[in-house]
Amino acid sequence: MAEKNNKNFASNYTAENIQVLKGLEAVRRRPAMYIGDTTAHGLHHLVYEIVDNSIDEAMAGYCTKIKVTINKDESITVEDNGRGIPIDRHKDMKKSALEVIMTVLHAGGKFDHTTYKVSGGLHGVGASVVNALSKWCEVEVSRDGQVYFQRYERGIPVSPVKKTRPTKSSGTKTTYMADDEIFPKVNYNFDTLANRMRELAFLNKGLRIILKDDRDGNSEEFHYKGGLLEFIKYIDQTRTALHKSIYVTGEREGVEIEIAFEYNDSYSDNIFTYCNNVNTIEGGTHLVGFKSALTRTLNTYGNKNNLLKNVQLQGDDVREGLTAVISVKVSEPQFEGQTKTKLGNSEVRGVVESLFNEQLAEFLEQNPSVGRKIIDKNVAAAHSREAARRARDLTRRKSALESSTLPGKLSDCSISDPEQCEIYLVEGDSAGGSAKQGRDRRFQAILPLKGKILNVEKARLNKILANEEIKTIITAMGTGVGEEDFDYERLRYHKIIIMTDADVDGSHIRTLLLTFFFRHMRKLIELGNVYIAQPPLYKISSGKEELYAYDEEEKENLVKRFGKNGDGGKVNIQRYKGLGEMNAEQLWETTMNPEKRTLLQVTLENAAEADHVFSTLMGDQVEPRRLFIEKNARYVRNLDI
Ligand code: 28F
Repeated sequence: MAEKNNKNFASNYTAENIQVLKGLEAVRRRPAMYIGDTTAHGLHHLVYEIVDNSIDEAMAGYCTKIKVTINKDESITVEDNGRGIPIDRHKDMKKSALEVIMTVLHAGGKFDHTTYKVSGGLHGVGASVVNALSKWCEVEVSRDGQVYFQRYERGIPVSPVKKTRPTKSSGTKTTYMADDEIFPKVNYNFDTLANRMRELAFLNKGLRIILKDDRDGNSEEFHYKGGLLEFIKYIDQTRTALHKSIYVTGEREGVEIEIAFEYNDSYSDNIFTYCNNVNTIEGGTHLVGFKSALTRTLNTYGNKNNLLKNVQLQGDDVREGLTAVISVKVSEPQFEGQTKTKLGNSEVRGVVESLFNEQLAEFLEQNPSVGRKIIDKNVAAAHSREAARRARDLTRRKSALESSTLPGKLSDCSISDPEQCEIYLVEGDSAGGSAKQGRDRRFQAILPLKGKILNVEKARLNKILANEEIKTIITAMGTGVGEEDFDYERLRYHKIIIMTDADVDGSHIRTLLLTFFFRHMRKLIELGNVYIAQPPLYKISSGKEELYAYDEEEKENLVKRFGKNGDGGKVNIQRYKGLGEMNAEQLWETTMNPEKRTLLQVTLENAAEADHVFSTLMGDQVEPRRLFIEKNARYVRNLDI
């Protein structure tokens, strides 16, 4: 049947085929339009696109198991035990549904709610885009007792859909090789994929996801019967919970809602929100609904049971020490905001709010001892909020009094347009001095930091605000700090560049700074304002010529090159341990000059994972690369051009 439909597949110049070829060409010409970029980020995105299709089948209730394999040759296999992609003739096109899905842009049914009520993924570009960007791709569909097979090269079918053998099972298996004409580096990172597969397994209770790495035999299985409850446990594994976590779920007006939360003995709030398995880092209507229900219900409960005395709980108070995950599934998600990760659907706010109000109130009535523990924690937070407000007022008043009094240690830039300005947070006065001399003072400001800043992971806001080093940073940023006072619009520099030594102390200071930004100015990280300077590790010289190497590989290459050209002259290798070993000019040339420098942009691909790593590893010698999902961090050259 399927074969008949494809009798002339290779020389079938129908209007549809021309359309298909045009589509594939468009994707290959401008891949970034479809998958963001062609770095490691885009490469891993291909895997998620294919997995999303299996997840859709799981959300529809037909698939319980997904297996992802990184093959030895760096091709990827994804298989599921769903119904199998239909292979019968597609009603409009003169070919099988499978071929349509694999070759026609947007044919994946993401916008067709008759197949899937809810569909996952942020971009939802579908299998055809992955196929177009693959050197080759093979799909095996098991359905109706038969296995069907089709192969594609750079998106174009090279065989009709063929029956290969009988089978008793059903499902879809896709293997593809990302095209090295498109992706400069085809090399997958197990941890990056594992983090996303783990997250998907938490978000889809009961679904089994296996990740296998045939390059080294590594493998991991993710399967959580408790869903979000287990997610909460995972996030809080290093914190002490004050009570058994609370789980709320239900469906209202077609919106599926799942919420799990607990209070722990920390002072930070960790709320992670998702819509259709997409981490909505900018929040949105589900978050707003959750927050207002939480504040209202706890105030009502506390008042009714005389637990509040004269305190009125504010939003900040009921979120201190709170870890929560909110997951909603909606049929037509609207993603808004600067990074398209803010849920816009207005109907979601009300349904989340009402469902959570009702179920939380009921839970508290039935579990008074938990209710009491929570309210006690909230009241303690309210009291410390008062203290924090006093401290904050002080800082604000002080800076208002001294008007433009930026910290004395700050060497500010002369341009005042924040978009053009950058600030270097530099470890130590001596490197600070070189940076100050070497910089372009028009747009580069320097703030030297003395020694280690306070570890904010373990302190409440009032204590944090009393710390001189941190006060200096806050004043220099101009944004203020805290839920109510932080104002992104007042940010004085759009690039905040952390520049520390390449040693253990430097790495610790960098971690402390990143922790501070992560906990108290997260928006700066979310919007990509925070960077890490990349000073060279070596200076290699021979005769008069001097070159810098930023990693071991580069050093080896330079040494070799000098060996060849250098008439047998001596090659000198100097290893830089600290920024202080460079003079002002060298620091400018190697690390600060926008024309030449490399900056590592700190990104937040997976906030739950970042938080987990933060709270777990906070302390000594933590490589900040591992804190943020480093494998996705982008190396950016010549950012300003
Ligand atoms: C390894 C990747 O892609 N799995 C998929 C299905 C199942 C159906 C389907 C997919 C039909 C016409 C849109 C089957 N039976 N894994 C996957 N499993 N797509 S993708 O249908 C797609 C629609 O266009 C499926 C009945 N309904 C749906």
